[in-house]
Amino acid sequence: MYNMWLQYNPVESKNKDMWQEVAILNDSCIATSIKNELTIAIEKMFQVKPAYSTSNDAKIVIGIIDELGELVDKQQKHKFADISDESFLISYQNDQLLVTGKSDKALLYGVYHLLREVQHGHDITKLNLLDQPKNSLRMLNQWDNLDGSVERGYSGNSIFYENGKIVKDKSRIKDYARFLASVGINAISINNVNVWKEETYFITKKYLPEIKEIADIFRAYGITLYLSINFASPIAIDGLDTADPLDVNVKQWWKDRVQEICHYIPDFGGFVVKADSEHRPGPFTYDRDHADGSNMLAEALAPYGGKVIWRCFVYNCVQDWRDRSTDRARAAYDHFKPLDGKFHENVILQIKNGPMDFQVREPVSPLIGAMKKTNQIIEFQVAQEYTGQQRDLCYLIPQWKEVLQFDTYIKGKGTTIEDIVAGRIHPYKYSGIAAVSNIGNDENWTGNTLAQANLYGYGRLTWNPELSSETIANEWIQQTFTSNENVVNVLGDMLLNSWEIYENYTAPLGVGWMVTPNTHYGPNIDGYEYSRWGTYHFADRDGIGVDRTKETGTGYTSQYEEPNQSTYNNLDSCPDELLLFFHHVPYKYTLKSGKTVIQHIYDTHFLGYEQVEQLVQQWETMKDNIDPLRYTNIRERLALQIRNAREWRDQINTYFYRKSGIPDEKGRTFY
Ligand code: GCW
Repeated sequence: MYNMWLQYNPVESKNKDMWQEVAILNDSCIATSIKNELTIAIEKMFQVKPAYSTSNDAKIVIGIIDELGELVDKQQKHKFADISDESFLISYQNDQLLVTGKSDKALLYGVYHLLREVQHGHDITKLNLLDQPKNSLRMLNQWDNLDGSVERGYSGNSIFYENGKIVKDKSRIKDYARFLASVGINAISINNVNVWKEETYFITKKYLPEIKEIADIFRAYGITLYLSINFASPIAIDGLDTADPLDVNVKQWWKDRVQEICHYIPDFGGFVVKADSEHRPGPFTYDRDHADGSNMLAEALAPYGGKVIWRCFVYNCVQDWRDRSTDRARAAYDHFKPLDGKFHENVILQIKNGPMDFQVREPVSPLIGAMKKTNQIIEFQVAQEYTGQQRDLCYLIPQWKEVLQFDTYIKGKGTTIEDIVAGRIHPYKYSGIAAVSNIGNDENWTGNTLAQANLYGYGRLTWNPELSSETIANEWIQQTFTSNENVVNVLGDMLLNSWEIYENYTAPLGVGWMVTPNTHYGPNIDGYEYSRWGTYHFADRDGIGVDRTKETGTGYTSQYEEPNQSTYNNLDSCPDELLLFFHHVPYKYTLKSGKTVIQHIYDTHFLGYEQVEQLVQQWETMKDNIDPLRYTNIRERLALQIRNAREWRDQINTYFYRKSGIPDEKGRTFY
């Protein structure tokens, strides 16, 4: 359980002997990590001890291009001319295996890739591959608090903090760094974006010496450390009478802070900022905008190469349900789009994948790509806040792929989110993908062992969005469990169907929410319906859904480029799965599928439950192929999932039957 996908199960290989002679040509901290990983992996996979040297004659040679001399020919060197420093070459030539690139990080990624190839039983003497990451920033955000809790954490407590202190034993942090590096993650913010009282002091001497230790651990795995900050820090820490971003004292205050941080962490990544969002302080208090706020921090960070990652999750969270013109979905675009061009070049806007909040189904945020002169990254949530909380199985890679493949038409047909966030459409200086992590101090890291697949997949997908959901699932299963074909097939099937299954038994047709307030697990159809958070479904006896059209609704659809704008705005062309996100319709409205909305609701909810029953059966057939610990963990989680699915099925069906008065065509039981 503990090693997630770095199990390094024994493999049969005719090239086993090669692994006894490995040359690592440099001695940086990353090189040490490479050596440590190889030692663990080689011993486990081949039961041999590698002997290390710095000789160019070794069977396996790992080194930066310049150190390899004659071993790398001109043609190979040429290939590296225009590609990033993180790209690596693995090449078998003249009875030697080379792993090379322009930096230590490239070697690290190359070695992890090589180890993956070996675990998949591939013949390393056939390797000749140059690989480069498609996204330059590949980040995880921890929502960890100093008291040891994790906001929206479903895997126990924090591995970073406990009882108001940074953990003394940092061995789990190091293991986490190994997992992240193995899938190419290169940046991490280590504290919650909601920065509470004591965490505000993370940017001071009180905590920096220990945060430096964490930065050192991550650095050795090619991962840059960021901190979430409290925008009101000058007031909270030093009693300044303002945090106004245009105030000279405030500006100086932040410059001094950054100077001190960089004294401890010279390669400090920068700040992640949640400002003017859900009651967190921000520039609005001083009548300043997000550009003023972020630019002030950016100025302080610029001399050290630091960045400001400014979140766009800004909306009115004290709405009145009677107010039909305020639409939370519109908020990010309305706030940020007018500011395009005003941000400094080391400011990056971080935008959630959908306009609401990580629901099982949402349209893609229209803000992504809409700002041509402002660096943007997308934010996913690996933590399953609204998708089963790591009790229910929900493999999210298919969802993320759908988002990445969405065509925005922002620069004509074929302007996908994938291209935008990779920086191929607008001349972004920085671009990439961030996500909220799903790990904690549970022995298996992710609560449900199967939720490890989301973390693994997030990294792999961020490195290369062209990988298919199937490929990623297969890789993960083989490395984590076994290459046994039956296991790969059954478990692959379970993972790949799970998003759709979860959608089937929860909120229908893109409307979202209907969850228990605060905890966000389990059904409560009207739980948020009269609250201030702006997350409504507007179901009454006649119909359901949110009118976001231009003519009669909130006008949200106009934030999309054509033809998306019309596709969503017109009832006839709006895709079924998002119908209730964009339109309010009668229960008897007929979907493109040919079913009425109400019958669709009944059918999917009965089906979703049955599908979970099937998941349980599928898993039971795995009993003899999986170790008891992991087998039992997953079986227990599936038992929770089936309870949850039943609860959702019954509550949703009964609620809508009672609201609409329309019976189920198939006469099934409602409770
Ligand atoms: O979805 C909401 C979560 C909050 C979270 C917020 C955010 C960190 O329920 O717990 O706060 O999003 O993304 O800032």
